[in-house]
Amino acid sequence: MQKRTTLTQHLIEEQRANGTIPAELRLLIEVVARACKRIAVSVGKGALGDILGEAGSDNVQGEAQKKLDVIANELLTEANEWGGHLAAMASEEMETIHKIPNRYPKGEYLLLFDPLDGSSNIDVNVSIGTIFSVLKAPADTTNLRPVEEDDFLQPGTAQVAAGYAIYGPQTQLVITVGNGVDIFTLDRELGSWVRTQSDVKIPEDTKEFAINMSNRRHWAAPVKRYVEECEAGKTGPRGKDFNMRWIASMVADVHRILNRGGIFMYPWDAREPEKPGKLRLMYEANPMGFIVEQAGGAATNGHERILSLQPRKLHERVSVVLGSKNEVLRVTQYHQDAT
Ligand code: AHM
Ligand code: MG
Repeated sequence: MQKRTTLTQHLIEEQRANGTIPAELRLLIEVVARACKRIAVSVGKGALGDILGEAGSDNVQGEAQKKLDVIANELLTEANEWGGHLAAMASEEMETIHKIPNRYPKGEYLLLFDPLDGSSNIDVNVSIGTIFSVLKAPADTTNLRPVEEDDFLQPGTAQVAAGYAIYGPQTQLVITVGNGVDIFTLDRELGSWVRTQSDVKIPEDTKEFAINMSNRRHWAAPVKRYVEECEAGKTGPRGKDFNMRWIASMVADVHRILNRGGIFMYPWDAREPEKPGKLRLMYEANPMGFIVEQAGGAATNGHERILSLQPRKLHERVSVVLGSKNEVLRVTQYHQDAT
């Protein structure tokens, strides 16, 4: 029988071979993975589990919350608060940071998550996901002072782990601890994560782009230029035909790109000129940027590397261009040409 490597085995091997993960971080990743399993069970029930539809509340960004946004947020918060590995958490769905209650021991890590990404796809049975990012709490927070929101404002380069779960035809978990990207598939009968792809690499070139085309009239000139050149096909400046894909779940769009290349863009938009973009730096762009770079791709905001951006606030938004390296560099060059 073929040898199966579970998530636990993979993380222990990683700890022994490369020293990239301390035991605490390994356990933290396992708790997140366990919570994702529970979210997957809820997602899988759909209408049978009374999890579809609106929750009747708004989140901190003023967006209407779906029931599953709230359920996933609770599952992740509860699963992670008692484990002893965290100093605090932050979620796209919570106004400010969630400190570990005094009844539990505290650890040295900070966990950030988008509990349910792609909310608009929940009710139509299209792939959705959970995105997470792990930082280290500043050394003086563990005993000397309580964690504050500012402690989370670290650039993406400071991430010690990141990943996402995708709830699709299969439930998969994609993880990096800064030593490549590995993919695990949930064995639903056994309830275990089994490694199904190792050291995933994104092709440097692509013929596939992902962007919400309905916003075209609001984009900046460099984004319009890039997409128009793709659309021009074989006889245009790119000399090849491009294909377009847009799932409207970042996890699903990034997952496709990890597996077969492509470029994903959610750029600045003239409707809200003061906002840098729609997606969130700390919960979406940084973890996805870390994963994509670890798979040999690139991630920028059109001008700078996403992982180098210094966050100024927890729920900061950012323009996102990520995926196959040569395409991302091209879009970034078009932005430079325009300044
Ligand atoms: P969410 O976190 O509220 O679900 O929003 C993020 C999602 C991304 O997954 C996706 O790329 C984008 O919003 C889709 O936006 P649009 O509705 O413009 O297609
Ligand atoms: Mg979300």
